[in-house]
Amino acid sequence: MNLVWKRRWGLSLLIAASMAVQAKDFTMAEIHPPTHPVVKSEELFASRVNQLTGGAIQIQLKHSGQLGNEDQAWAGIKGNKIEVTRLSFATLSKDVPAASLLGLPYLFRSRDHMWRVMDGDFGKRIVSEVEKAGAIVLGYYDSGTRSFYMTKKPIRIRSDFTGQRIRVMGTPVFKDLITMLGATPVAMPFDKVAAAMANGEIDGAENNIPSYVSSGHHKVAPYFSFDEHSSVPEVLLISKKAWDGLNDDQKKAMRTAADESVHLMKKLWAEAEARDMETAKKAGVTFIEKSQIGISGIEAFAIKVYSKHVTNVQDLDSVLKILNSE
Ligand code: BDP
Repeated sequence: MNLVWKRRWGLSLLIAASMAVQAKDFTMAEIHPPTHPVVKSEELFASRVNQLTGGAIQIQLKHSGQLGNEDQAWAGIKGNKIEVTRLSFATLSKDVPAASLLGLPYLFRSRDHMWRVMDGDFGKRIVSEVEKAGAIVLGYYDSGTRSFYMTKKPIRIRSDFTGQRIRVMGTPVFKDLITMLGATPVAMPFDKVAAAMANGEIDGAENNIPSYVSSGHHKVAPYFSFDEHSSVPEVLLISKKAWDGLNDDQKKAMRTAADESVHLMKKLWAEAEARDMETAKKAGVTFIEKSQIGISGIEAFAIKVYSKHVTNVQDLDSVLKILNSE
């Protein structure tokens, strides 16, 4: 080998070595299975990050709860065991005060209202509180509205809650909501809910349509009442430590990939809601439309949680602004 070739060869070895040093392997946790629309959106996110960074960042998506439930994923982010995840804001409520406000019943009048709020000042408050808790918000995913579903009899009026044991996410707002409605809240991770309904430990739960169907809950709880009591968006995050280790181009690539993924999710969500309702109907689910539910009676009890959970001036200000915003 002559000198010029030796130099070129040496140089390419150096480049390869420095790329190998720089390549980052990130792990991403997700509880939902591939039949849930969020997993397809996350797959797009991972592949676009890979493409846009020229392979310098590889994201291994661990779906179907391979890495445990959402509390474990959030602990993994804070403890720098994993780099990326998607969570319900309910999971963040212990560490992110603004997140628990998102669980307040009947806070948003419509999905468009919710998106305007998340894209406005309240969204900025969330971003900064999440950062203080150890993560960077990359985007919000659509997750529709949550409604009650029961194993033995439907919810139509407020008194239908009496004596029922209803699963909730482990946050105080959701627990208190169930208590105010006259039922008993039972907090448990999402992956335990189907079995608990099947063995009678609980009488029902609440969720959006794609989660109701992809988890198989529709097979054991065939009475779905569209009361739409809450609308909790979900969040795609990266740990602060992983974020701080990225250069500016990589950060830009992450944001672009997240925007594309959020955009795709909005489309997939609408399709999944329609498709999963059909699947549920074919499986024998009875849907109780909003017009067939005594919503004002239910709402009157549900909103009592506001006085318990909106207790400081900042939260009161945020909630009033949300309720009064267009
Ligand atoms: C699903 C959310 C997921 C929550 C789950 C639950 O996508 O993040 O953990 O509800 O109820 O709709 O626990």
